[in-house]
Amino acid sequence: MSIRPIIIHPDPRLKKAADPVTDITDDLRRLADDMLETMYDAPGIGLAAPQVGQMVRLIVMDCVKDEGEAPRPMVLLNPRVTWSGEECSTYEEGCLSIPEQFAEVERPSQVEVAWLGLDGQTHTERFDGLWSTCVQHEIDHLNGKLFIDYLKPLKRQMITRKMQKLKRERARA
Ligand code: K2U
Ligand code: ZN
Repeated sequence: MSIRPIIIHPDPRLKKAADPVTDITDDLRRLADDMLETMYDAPGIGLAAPQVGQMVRLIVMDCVKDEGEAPRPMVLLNPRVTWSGEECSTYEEGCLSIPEQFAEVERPSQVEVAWLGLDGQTHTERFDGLWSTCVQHEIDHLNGKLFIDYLKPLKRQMITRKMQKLKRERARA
């Protein structure tokens, strides 16, 4: 298991659509393990493969927040929303590829998602609350969409400029 570097916006790999998973290989299992380790280390509650430079439709999540509760690491291959509720909720989102920037994003409060598990089985689950926000945020990553794409152009440009400055400073360090 290893922690992989997380790509920072702007980067073309964060704007491209990722390719469907066709075979469940040992490399894919290792990628899923590394993504979970990278996510917990960040810390975060979700991570999509393009964020570590792998253009495959693989996301990991664990939105269990209470210390007392058992963690629930999830690995979703080729996830897709099969149903969205009418009701919407707003959450102040962040992103591990856009560090220290937060903004309100409105999304359906509940979604039903179907995916291929590492067990080779098809799974379907209805998500609500933070799980719903997170799974939609991660599936957006697989389609090259970032939470800042929901913001007004000026706000998006401001955040992009801050990230360009951050990357210049990190390159000098
Ligand atoms: O995809 C990512 O960058 C991981 C995000 C997922 C996420 C963003 C907004 C709302 C829900 C999930 C990271 O987990 S951002 C860090 C974070 C941690 C706790 C709660 C919200 C965001
Ligand atoms: Zn993100």
